[in-house]
Amino acid sequence: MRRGSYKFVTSDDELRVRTRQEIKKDLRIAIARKQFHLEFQPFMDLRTGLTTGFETLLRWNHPERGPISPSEFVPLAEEAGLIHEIGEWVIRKAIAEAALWPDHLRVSINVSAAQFRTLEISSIIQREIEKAAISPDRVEIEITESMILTDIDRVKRTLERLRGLGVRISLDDFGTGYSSLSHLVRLPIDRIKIDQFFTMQSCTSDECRKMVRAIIRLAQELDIDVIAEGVETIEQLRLLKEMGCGEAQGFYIGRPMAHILYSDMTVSCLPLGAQAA
Ligand code: G
Ligand code: MN
Repeated sequence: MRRGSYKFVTSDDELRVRTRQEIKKDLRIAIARKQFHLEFQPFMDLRTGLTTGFETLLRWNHPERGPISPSEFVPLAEEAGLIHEIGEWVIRKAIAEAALWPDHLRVSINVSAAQFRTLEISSIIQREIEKAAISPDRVEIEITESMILTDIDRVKRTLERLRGLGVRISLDDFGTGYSSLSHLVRLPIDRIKIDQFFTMQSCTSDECRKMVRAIIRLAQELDIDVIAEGVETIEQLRLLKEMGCGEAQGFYIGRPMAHILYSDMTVSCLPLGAQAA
């Protein structure tokens, strides 16, 4: 390596370390100043075309840096020991929001690995479900396979407790992380989410299309639900429907929204007259 490039890498690293430290500091302020907000992205039933629920997405609009993605700041919040506080806020807000929706709509909540290392998360979820007086089966927790790796027995205990409450468990980003098919056998999983990577290329790559088909088939065989994320075109939507995929999510179906218009949603979700029944 040239000396010049070595120096460049070092200063780049230093900058990165400094930025990370600053962001960690800013995260504390963000909590106090309420700089976080939630957005909700719809799930669609591919057989009926109706909305079945929404995924909760955490957003941080940094006053100087602008929007920072959770994939960037959540690991920093974990390191700074702030993820429990932030995560609890997300759970509380998301469940309270869902309580305002029509009863047939679910809410799904992403949780991070650190949150899952304690059993406390199930008590928090239970408390918020009781407070909001909503049916537990309207609440879904999204976990990723990388979370399972650290301590599968502990994760299993927590998942079993959540399942015991009636909460649904969804395996996010399926097929791209540390996929081990044994997770589907050993853990109480209600549905898998086909990673956007496969969906986005399902119409252009034979391999991706076959992979999507195989994952749908796998879910059918195991009798669990399946949803494809990252649907951006009508062709992808049609293909998924043809393949028998149960639900889909993505920009073509709906962008994450900060505010949901309940009246519109009720109209679009229920056939006219269905409410009276
Ligand atoms: O890891 P997870 O699958 O929870 O991440 C969801 C992220 O993907 C969100 O930030 C959301 O805004 C984004 N997203 C959702 N649907 C689409 C899509 O159709 N295309 C792209 N590019 N991103 C999407
Ligand atoms: Mn997710």
